[in-house]
Formats: sequence, structure tokens, C-alpha cells
Amino acid sequence: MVHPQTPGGCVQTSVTTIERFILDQEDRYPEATGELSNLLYDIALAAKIIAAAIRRAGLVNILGAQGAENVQGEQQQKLDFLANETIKNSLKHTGRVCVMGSEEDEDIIPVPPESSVGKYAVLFDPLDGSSNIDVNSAVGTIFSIYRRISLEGRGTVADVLQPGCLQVAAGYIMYGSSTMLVYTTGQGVHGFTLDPTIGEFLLSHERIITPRVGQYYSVNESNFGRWDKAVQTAVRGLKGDVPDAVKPKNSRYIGSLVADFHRNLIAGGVFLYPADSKNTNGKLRLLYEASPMAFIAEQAQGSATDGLNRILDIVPTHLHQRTPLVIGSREDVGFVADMIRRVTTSSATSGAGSQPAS
Ligand code: FBP
Repeated sequence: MVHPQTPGGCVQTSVTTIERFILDQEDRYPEATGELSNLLYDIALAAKIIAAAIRRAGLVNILGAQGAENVQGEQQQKLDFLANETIKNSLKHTGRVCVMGSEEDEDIIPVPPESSVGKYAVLFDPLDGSSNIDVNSAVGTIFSIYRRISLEGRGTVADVLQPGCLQVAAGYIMYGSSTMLVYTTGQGVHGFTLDPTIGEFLLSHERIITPRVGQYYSVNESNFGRWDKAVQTAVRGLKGDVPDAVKPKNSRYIGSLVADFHRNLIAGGVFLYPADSKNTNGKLRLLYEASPMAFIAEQAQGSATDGLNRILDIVPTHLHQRTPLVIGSREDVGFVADMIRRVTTSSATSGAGSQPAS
């Protein structure tokens, strides 16, 4: 057995595993039943299975398309399918879940009749950043957990259509240069790195606080021409057009929400996926992309908006609804939201409207 090494090579005998950390947090709540803790372990286990598959993706036949289209109209990747099945199989027999919702499944996913039903509803994006899979760039898994609102029996769609402010836990796993699991249960944001030598998620980033002002802006600028004037003005501002208001930022965009969000969470920055003339409600999904990331951002003293509203206050109406997203360092998100509000109101008063600016 190889033990974790401290610098200088001696064996590190005191490590904080995710299990121990969650238990310590749970101890602060005498009324806690341990069910949520166990559910987080179930997700950590699924993450290890997915990480192992991704690490070997180029060696075993799981790169490329699965050959089917998912509910988003996207070509489902083999790893999308694998990750989706892995998470469903890790949760459905635990007796902790009443219903699930996934980016890859059109409808809510009931708990099988032979399994007992629990008090949590779980939503997830099994593999975020699919376009990065075959080019070996960072991808991720995003999850969001709610306490059920239906009283008994199998869960219903009402259990998943809850505003983000009612989440009891949220997190993501990033499959990057290392595999990291970052989560919050409303007691700060904590990061764990998977130690492949012992197969354990170990505490590596306790109580993450994101800088109030960041150094990066992350947006797909190829959509610039399809943005309205308000968004164009805000992005120009981030690039240095209004130096008195905001110091020019450096551009970074991986095209995987988890990877772009994680960089900005640690180093400071703002990620945007605005609405545009093609994606009039934005591209990203509220329930299993924007809301969980918004809960983490706010718990790390950052913020998240759709430009006008706090993401966590948006009441969802359907499982796969999309939302514009501006998320990250508090003052940078504030700057973008302020620009959008100002330009939108001034265009409204001047009757210019919010068509894509030429
Ligand atoms: P999925 O891969 O889960 O569908 O996620 C959508 C996503 O890949 C995000 O991770 C990313 O931020 C965005 O789409 C990239 O979109 P685009 O290629 O249009 O910039």
C-alpha cells in the first residue's frame, strides 16, 4: 500500500477524507439523520467510477458519439451515456432518493418499484462540456440536491421544480489535470482532490472564498454579433472599455462550464453565457447547471444572475429550461448586471429596443 507522501517524501498519515469531513459537518446538526451525508458519498463513488473511465477513455472504446440524440437535440457522447447510467445506478437503490432529473433524460427519473424511496430529489448534468471529451480537455459532472416537497410515495416533477435557494446541497466534479470534487451544503465551499494511489477524495481546498474582483472573463466571443447591445457593452467593459469602472481582464474560455467556473472560483473572474439571437434564453440549463453553480458561487462570496434576476430566486417551470448566466466574482458580476440594466433601460427609454447590435 502506497501512502500519501508529504513534501520530502515521508508518508502522510493524517488525511481528511470526504467521508470524515462530511461527518464532522453533520455533527454540528444533532437533528441530522446522516441520509444527506450518505447521498454525498454515493455521488463521490459515482464520480470515482466516471473518473476511472475518463482516464482510460482513449484506450477503451468510449470516445465519440453514442449514436443517439439527447433531449437537448445534441449528439449524445458515449461518455455522456456512461456517466448518466453510472449516477443513476449509484443512486436509485439507496433508499435516499425519491426522484431524479438528468440532462440526458427527457422526463424525471423515478426510483424503481423494487427500491425504497427517500427524502431527496437529485438533479444532475452527468457530463458537462461534452464537446471537450474527444480532445482530452477538462469536463465535469454537476449535481444539485433538494429535500422533497411531495409528502410520500414516489417523487413527482414538483420535487425537482424548486428554486435554487431551496437546495440543501450542490457540487461538481472536475475531471481535469486532477479529479476534484467541490461541494456545499450551505456551510461554505470545500474542495477534495482524488488521490489515485488510495482511491480517496482528500480535503485539499477547505472553505474556498472567491476574490471579490477577478482577473479573468470567460465567454464564447464568437457569439458577439448575436448579443444585444447591453451584453456587447458589458463584455467590452470587461475587456477594458471603461477602465475607471473595471480594470481590463484577461480572456480565458475552455468551453466547459465546470472548468471555466472552477478557474474563476479559485483565481477570480466572471463567466458569462448570455442570451443571444439563436439561444434567446441562453444555452445553459437552470436546474442542473446554473442553480447548483450559483449556490456554490454565493457560498464562496461570489454571485450569479441572469442579468436581471438572482439565479437562486428563479422559480423553474420545466425540467430542461435554459437561462442566461453571469457568475463568479461578486464585483465583476455586479458590473455586468449593472451594464445590462443601464443599457437595457436607456434603450427602452430611447425606443431602440434590445435587438442584436450591428
Ligand atoms: P453540456 O456539454 O453538458 O451540454 O454543457 C453545455 C456546455 O458544454 C457548457 O459546459 C459550456 O459552458 C457551454 O456548453 C459551451 O458552449 P459553446 O460551445 O456554445 O461555447
